[in-house]
Amino acid sequence: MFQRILVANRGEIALRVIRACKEMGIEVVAVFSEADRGAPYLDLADAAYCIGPAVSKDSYLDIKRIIAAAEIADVQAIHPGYGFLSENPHFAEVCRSCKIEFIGPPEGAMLKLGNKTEAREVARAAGVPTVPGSPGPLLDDKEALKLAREIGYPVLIKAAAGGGGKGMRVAHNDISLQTGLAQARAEAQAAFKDSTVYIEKYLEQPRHVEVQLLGDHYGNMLHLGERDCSLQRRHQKVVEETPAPGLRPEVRDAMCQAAVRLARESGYNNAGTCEFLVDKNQNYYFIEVNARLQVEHPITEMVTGLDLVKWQIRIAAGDKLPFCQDDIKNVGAAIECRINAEDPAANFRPSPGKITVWRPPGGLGVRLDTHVSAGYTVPANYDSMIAKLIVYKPTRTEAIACMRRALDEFHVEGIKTIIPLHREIFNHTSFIEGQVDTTFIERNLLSR
Ligand code: MV4
Repeated sequence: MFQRILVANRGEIALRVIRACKEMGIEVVAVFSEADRGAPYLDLADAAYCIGPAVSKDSYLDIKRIIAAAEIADVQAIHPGYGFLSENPHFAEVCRSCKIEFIGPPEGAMLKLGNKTEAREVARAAGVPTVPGSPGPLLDDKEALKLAREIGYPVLIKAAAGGGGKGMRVAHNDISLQTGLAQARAEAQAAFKDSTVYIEKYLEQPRHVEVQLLGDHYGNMLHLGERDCSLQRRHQKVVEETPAPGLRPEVRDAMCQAAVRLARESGYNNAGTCEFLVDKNQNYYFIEVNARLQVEHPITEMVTGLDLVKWQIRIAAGDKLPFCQDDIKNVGAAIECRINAEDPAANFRPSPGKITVWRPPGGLGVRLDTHVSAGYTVPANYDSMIAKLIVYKPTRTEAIACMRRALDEFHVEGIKTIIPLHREIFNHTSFIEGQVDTTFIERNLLSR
């Protein structure tokens, strides 16, 4: 096992990894930017090194500075958390060339799955349903027009190097397809330095359901069940839950097995997530793989009893998974609310600043993953998520009641948070009935 690990991240996920290391008896080294200097969670690490100014590009995204800190601290491995360098195959390659283990999938799998048209090819090779659309990267407008007429409008133009909704465009006819292609290519070139685009049939009001995967270096690839992440706003997830409400068991099982086949096909190991869109008839279609630990991993931890961060570390150290698929038993229902420092009354504008009052909820079934407390100043430089409120109960009905109670207890002053939005969601009849899709928030809650 590793003796010392560096956490190349900040905030709640840095603390999440620090806690896992402590329990495993592994020394843990944190890094911080000038904006995070003095943050209380850094005191919980065995050491902490400043890696640069507030701007992420020159600190949390700067490979040279992070590797320098890792060399000075003499660590054997780096945990990248989520975001920042977590899905950067070049970073993984640099780590390994410096004889530092990257705690994540092999760079080959990251490279292949990071390209969305290649990921679609892997899915098809594994017999996993993909959304009808381009067989590969679009060659020209002519091919796009021909395909769009075959699959039928509306179609969605996506960037091969994209993901997470960046650079997507809906087209309803030949004209808007042609203008959309030009815009999408320009956007993709500017954002990813790769203008490659492809098209898919545009699914209206789909659900977003994803499958958690965990695999070791010895060919053992398991799924840990699914999460419904349909409740999102502007491609930012807001609420996640498991199991996915109302998903038929045979659909769930087929989707989970499809995810395992896809991961095997790509030579994957460590933790990862296979994302699907699910239509009204519960047809499921692969869209992309997230080659990292995800923000919403705690709900899977609650229902499986597995500590995903510890398993990531053990797998990276060369351990074999000591359990098989039949040993994984998902029990109960878990829900997560992301607590963002944003003002719901001002179009969700970020609300950084000093937290003057912080009264967190507690009690049976409540887990709060956060690095903040009263007196902490939320910096303006980073993502606005400051906490994750997770509940775990035997049934979804009880989990919803617990979340409502926990949201009522939660009291924050000094900054604005999206807790009022969560209170609305958990009082909404459609949500309580499990009637969720990716348009839920804009249809039901933002028309005020
Ligand atoms: C789609 C789609 C409808 N049809 N693809 C957005 C993020 C990226 N991961 C894929 N996304 C979508 N792809 C087809 N063919 C609708 C979305 C989408 C979405 C997906 C998941 C969660 C929230 C979403 C919000 C808007 C659009």
